[in-house]
Amino acid sequence: GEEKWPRGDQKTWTSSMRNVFTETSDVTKSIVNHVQTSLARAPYNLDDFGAYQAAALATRDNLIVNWNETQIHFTRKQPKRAYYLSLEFLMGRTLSNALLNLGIQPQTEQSLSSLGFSIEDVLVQERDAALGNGGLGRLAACYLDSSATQELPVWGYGLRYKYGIFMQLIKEEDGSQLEAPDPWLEHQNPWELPRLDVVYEVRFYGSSERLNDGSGRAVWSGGQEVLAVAYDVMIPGYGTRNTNNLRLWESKPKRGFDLQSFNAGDYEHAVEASNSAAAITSVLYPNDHTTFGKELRLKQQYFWTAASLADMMRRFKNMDKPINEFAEYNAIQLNDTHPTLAIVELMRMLVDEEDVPWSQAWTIVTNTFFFTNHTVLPEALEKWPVPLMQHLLPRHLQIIFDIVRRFFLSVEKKFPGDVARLARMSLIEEGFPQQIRMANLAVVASRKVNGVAELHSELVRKNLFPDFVEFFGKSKFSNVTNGVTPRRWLDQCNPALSQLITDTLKLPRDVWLKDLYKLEGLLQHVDDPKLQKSWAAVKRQNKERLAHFVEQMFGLKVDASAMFDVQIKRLHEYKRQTLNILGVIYRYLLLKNMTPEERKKVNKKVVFFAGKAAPGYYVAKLTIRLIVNVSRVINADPDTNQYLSLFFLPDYSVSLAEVLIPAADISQQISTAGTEASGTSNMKFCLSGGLLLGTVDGANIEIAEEVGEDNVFFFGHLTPDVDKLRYEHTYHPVPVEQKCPELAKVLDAVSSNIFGGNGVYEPLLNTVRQGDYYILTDDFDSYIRAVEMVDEAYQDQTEWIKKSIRTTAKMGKFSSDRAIQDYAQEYWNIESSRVSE
Ligand code: Z15
Repeated sequence: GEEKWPRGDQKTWTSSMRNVFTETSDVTKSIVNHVQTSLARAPYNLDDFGAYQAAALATRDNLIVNWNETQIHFTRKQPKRAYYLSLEFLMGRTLSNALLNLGIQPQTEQSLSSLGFSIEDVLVQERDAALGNGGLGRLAACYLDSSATQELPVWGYGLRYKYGIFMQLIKEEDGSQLEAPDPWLEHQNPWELPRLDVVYEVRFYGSSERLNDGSGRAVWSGGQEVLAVAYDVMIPGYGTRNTNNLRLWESKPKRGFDLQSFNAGDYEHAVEASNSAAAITSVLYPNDHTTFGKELRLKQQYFWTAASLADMMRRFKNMDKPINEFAEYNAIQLNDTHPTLAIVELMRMLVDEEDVPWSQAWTIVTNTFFFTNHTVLPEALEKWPVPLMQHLLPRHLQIIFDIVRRFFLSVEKKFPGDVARLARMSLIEEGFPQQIRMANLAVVASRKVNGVAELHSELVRKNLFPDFVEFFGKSKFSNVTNGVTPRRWLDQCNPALSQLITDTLKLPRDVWLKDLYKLEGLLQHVDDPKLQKSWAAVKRQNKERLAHFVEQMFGLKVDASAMFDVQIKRLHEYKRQTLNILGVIYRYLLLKNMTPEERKKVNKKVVFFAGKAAPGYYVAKLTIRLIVNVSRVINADPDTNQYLSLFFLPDYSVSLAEVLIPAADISQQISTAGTEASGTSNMKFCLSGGLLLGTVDGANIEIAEEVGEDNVFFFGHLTPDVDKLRYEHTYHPVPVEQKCPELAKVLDAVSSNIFGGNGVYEPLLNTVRQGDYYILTDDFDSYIRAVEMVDEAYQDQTEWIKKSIRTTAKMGKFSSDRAIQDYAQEYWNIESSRVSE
């Protein structure tokens, strides 16, 4: 029957209920209230960190109110929902974003000021939530922001790692990278709601018995069971009450102690079992673009997908719809192959637990899942050994083999007798051991497959999955070019530019921030000297902020009138930080050989690097060491250091990016053509009016299409050339002295130990001298010429500023709002619904 709501007197309830506090006086009361109660601290002698905690708690209360309304709204409405499954969410700081999205930034600033605090000092107290490695994880965070802003019923699902990406230290003695743990939860995390009532059991190991009743069902039993506990992170939309959910799972033992072992006196064994359960969500794997086949990583993947699917199934069942309608109410986006086990798990749930016949279950599954590929690098394509899968997930291996068998039959039917094709398309790679190709599984079971930029999506079709395109047809494979949220990556990190844009467009900020194509309106003002002057002043102000930051860190003066040239991203050979540092050395050697008079004509430049290397990636770590040691020599050289200086900023993070990006005159996006799927920092720099120096790769191409080729600096060989060049390197190698003498001189300078090292850099230099897989010897000359063009262009400041304005003006396409709209309409088929005021 109908439940009576509320208990007690409705008026008493409603008259006591609060809404979002938007009045400054209410914000102040709430902050002080949290100081007195939640923090139990005396109001006087409160420090900046205490003020941060109180402001965070006050803001969180507002978020909770909206979050609750949103969850009730969508539970009542029962729309189709989309779920974004990602092992990484690189969120960064939350407070400033929450204040912006709630529209209470000015009130909170005022309130803090009247309590004696400056909001800038308070905001930087927050630690980053760094549950991700790089681009893939940050993309997930941008997509959550855009989903909430567009009032779409989208939830994220991930893991609540106790340790996020490691903290990077640079050793004083030799300049190399050291990793330290990131215990980000040490001080309570106000942005999550522990849901100790939302718990699922997840099984590992054991055995699977098929029921021989012709149903295809099996019973999986025994093994180890662990608990998945939900922690909900609130994701506010900008300019809306809609506040979505990011649900992160934490693992814990089912029982604190295994009583049986305990009674038997085997205390250590009992404690071990409880440790191994907690270990599952203990740490984020810090490898980007490589797979290691570690059992714990597979455990993470299954733990997360099993808990997430159980949760979705429970929500679906609460709606009382027939199971066959599952795909009408649920769309699941797989962020890379990491969550591919979700496909197998849903099959298991449908067949074994819901008693759905195999072919019906397969129809449901193949209508539910969508798969995004983020790389074509072979070392990043996940494969899991069959024996490991057999041991850890015996039932899932059976299901995988059942999928393989049926898929083989259908390929055989379409292409009879084509054994080679079957081998290429198989989900199982033969070998010792056999391996499961997760990408092939994801493709076979998904309704659509997409790459993340036009060129990349083309390579996905032509190089990665050509047989599957032939088999399933072209329309299953498409493109969604990545995007970034303009709230964080323009308004928050570059408030002065945001204000200038608002003034110039004569549009309210919230209009253009939700419809980024409106930036095009800047084009009519490009020639306005007043705008040019203000534009340059904003850039200068951001450069001074960065200069100040670096001066504090290194105790060295930074000239904010010099060109700021920035490359910040994970260290990887394909991203070619090596090309950049070799170019810097080349420039240094040139400067050294000039007379003081000649030097005065040179464009002054400050080069910034930042980024982490995977702890086991030897060559990438050597690159960091080289950059650091080159910087020590260059910055200390009185002949040249007014003209060229170099900084490697340690511990790259979302918050550091927020300082670096607005200050860049130019960014380097110089991956070997065809290797960077999209890139997203390229979009962020351009949004802040930093020009692009790059290769014809990933989203660089689409950026150039938007802003025009004369506003970007392109260089290097094109994607179709790369295979041929590599072939030449292997079969007709030409010594670098002959092929590229300028580069050879640079390599020799490093070898001669002018930057110290005593020969340690040889393995790094040899990646260029021998094999040169990333074609530095082919691109170096063209790169140096492009850098010269950049220098020349910078001499004409007015022209440069115009290029900068034009660049920002054409960034509309690269809003993650556009990307999420694409997914919502073309993939998920979900609709917006606004939570009422
Ligand atoms: C990662 O950050 C990316 C791809 C991967 O396969 C892995 Cl494992 C991590 C990056 C791409 O390298 C980058 O080009 C792209 O912009 C980003 O994903 C988001 O799609």
